[in-house]
Amino acid sequence: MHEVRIVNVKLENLFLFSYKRIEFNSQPDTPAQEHNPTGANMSAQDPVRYVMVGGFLGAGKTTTLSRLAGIYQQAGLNVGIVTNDQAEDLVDTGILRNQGYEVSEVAGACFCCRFNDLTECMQNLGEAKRPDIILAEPVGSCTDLVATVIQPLKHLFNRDFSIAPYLVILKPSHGRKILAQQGRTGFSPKAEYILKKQLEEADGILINRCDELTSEEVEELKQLVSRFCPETPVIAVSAVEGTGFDEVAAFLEQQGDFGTKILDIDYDVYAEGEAELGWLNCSTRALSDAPFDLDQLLLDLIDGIRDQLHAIGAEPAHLKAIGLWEGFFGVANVISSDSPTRLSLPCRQQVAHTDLVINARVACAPEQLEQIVRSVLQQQAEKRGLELSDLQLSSFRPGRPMPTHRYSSSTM
Ligand SMILES: Nc1nc2c(ncn2[C@@H]2O[C@H](COP(=O)(O)OP(=O)(O)O)[C@@H](O)[C@H]2O)c(=O)[nH]1
Ligand SMILES: [Mg+2]
Repeated sequence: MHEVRIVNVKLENLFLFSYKRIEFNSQPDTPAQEHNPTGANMSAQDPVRYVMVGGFLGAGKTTTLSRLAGIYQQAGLNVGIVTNDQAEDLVDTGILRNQGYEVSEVAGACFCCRFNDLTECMQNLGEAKRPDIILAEPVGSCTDLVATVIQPLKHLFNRDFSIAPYLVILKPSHGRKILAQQGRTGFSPKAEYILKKQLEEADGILINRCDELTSEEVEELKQLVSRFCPETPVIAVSAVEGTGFDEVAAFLEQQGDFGTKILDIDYDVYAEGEAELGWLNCSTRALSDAPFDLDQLLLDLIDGIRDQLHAIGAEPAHLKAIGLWEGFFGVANVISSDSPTRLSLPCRQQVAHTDLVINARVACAPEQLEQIVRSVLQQQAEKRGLELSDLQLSSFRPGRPMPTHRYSSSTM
């Protein structure tokens, strides 16, 4: 199960309040200076700290947010989390909720296109207890978040949120190949463009999965990142083991004007790059007469999908499956064609039924992806004599990003 590492973080800038719901001081869609012309602090309540962690699909955003949530909780803070995806039934939401965190989900489009849903979700997080800090995970194929999310939050809700430095995670497997322009990455140049733009707008970059890298590999990645974004601080971490997170927490604690790197971005390239990915979310209930090993089912499902994708030469950006049973849950993932299938959170239970959620983001047509997932589900069900019911499946290519707001220059 998930382990929380205790780090002694100084968080005097975060506030400990307990209100029923986040009541915004600012009015949505009204420029803050209009109702606070003197600039004097008229705040009825102290601002909630907004921490957003971006990065490509499978980079380790959910694992990082879970670790940060543990750190902040240990420091006595009330944490709310917002997840985001182009579709419903998120494995990430399942993972974080099952770890006991208060999670709200913006589903159906990215934060930038659903800015009002994001603020609504954040407001709703305060229903049980006002959060001191909100951790937000944007869609992994999304970029331009400074101009479309952070700047509007600063401008329209300037007295409600205090903006932490914007962190972006580099995924070593795809990141190295893309930044070093090393052979076949499995993605087209337009999809690679998104990963690069994500790094460009970061206030700080985390090189994740250091537990799997040699010190030479970490150094090589640091140099690649520094060549690409020379001014941006880089921290090497392992979100799974917690290495480097005292530095991350200290980095996020900084006060100042962050989230100001507004991208020069071509939305045609961005939209076409995003649309090259096939997206699939699926949920179903599996029932059996005889108990079966839930972890093995999750591994077999992800392995089966991965093998069939390999056979058609389609690069997975992230495949993940969660299985839930009576308060227990297990998660299996794969994040690239050259990394193994991992049981990231073992359940260690023999079960007679489970609720399954599968999320797949792959560089292939959604129709192909759907066919593969359906056939693997069928195979694994037959192998174990499982009866599948309540199957919900959606597959698509993400539509063109149409941000609710886009600021072309920094507001403060
Ligand atoms: N070895 C290792 N695996 C990691 C690390 N961080 C994340 N992962 C794994 O990588 C996969 C994707 O992580 P996740 O947090 O879901 O990525 P996201 O798509 O960016 O939210 C999961 O299997 C995680 O367990 C890390 O630091 N080390
Ligand atoms: Mg995630």
